[in-house]
Amino acid sequence: MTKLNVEQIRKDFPILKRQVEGKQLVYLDNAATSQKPKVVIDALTEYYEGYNANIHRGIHTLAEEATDAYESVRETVRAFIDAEHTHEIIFTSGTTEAINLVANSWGNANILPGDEIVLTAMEHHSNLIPWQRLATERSAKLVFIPITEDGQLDMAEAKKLITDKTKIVAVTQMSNVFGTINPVKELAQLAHARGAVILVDGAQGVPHVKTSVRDLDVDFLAFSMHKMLGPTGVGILYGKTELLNAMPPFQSGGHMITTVSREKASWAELPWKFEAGTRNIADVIASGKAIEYLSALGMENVREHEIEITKYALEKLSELGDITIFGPKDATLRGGVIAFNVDAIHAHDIGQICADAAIAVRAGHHCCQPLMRDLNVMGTARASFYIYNTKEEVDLLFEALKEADKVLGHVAVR
Ligand code: C6P
Repeated sequence: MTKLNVEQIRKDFPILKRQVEGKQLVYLDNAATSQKPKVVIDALTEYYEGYNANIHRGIHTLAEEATDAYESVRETVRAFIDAEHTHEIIFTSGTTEAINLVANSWGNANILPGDEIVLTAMEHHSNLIPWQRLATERSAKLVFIPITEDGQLDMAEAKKLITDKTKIVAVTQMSNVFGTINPVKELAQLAHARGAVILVDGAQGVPHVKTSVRDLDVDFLAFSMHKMLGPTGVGILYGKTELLNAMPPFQSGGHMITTVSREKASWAELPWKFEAGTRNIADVIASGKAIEYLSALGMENVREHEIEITKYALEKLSELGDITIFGPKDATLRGGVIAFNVDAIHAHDIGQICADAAIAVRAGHHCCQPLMRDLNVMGTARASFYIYNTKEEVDLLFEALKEADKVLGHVAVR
């Protein structure tokens, strides 16, 4: 038994009461986006009904209340990831925008022809394509840390591939396919020893694993609030002060300036230099409630629950003889993400059979096409867990897969 009171937690999520065609919803698509507790949903209504105003611009009461609420979330985020300063927390629209910000702003200022950008073979397109574009524009080279048979980074290769030519190492904290939790601290040491910086894609990691940017000593961390109980449209970029200070703005316009003449402008201080235009005020405020909710549960307890449910799911699903499960066998090495294929059944057919049983799983390439090619599959089905999932729900998934295997298993062609 973990320390999370899952029964109680489930009551906080209105959507979990939903029926889908007369069946109780089983939501196992948390790596795509998590569900939202009522406190988060209420925070949106409270803002729009009570103090909707633009921030940093007005001196009227509503504007002050909105500004205070928005800015206080910066401190909530700072504490959650153990950053040193609130000005190191930049609000973006998501992980994708946060990585694009670094690739554009830091990348264009620092990457020269012949430089190397080290990625891994398990990166999501969001942590691949911005670097591909930068490498093409700057005549730089992309280098990929390979993975082992069970979906872990080949650290012996990493040591060889991170060299004096490396300018940045950009790596996912947790794979959205294998669930693998990568040795970010060790990679940060390897990068720093060569004078490179490290960016961590925390889209899957931060929602599930207690993350201290100071302990890991990472230079940039990007993550999305919608995968951790918050609304869509809010991401966080953490960056070390000296790096952010030296970077040019990413987008230009209102709010990111101090003085403007017809010909030129000077930039606002951190963090506002990187927050041009009207931001996603309501969703940032509601994101603060999501972090408070997770902090009250305790991230160690969140992790413990996920290890327990993932271990159970790995064992249970393995009872299906025809199943291929990707990633590490040991649940303590991975988060609650299980990508799998059953016999020769197309992943979309698995997804459809699960959907017919009111079980939400994802099927496809999971925005990791190069990795799918390495695995020699078109795609996979994927179940992913969070704080409100139960072993009974894993049992329901097992029953649906058994049915899929019985009905389609021996006739389907990959
Ligand atoms: N992965 C999934 O189902 P955004 O869309 O910006 O919030 O997050 C992008 C992203 C970046 N890195 C990793 C490791 C991710 O998993 C994701 C989002 C979702 O796996 C949607 S494709």
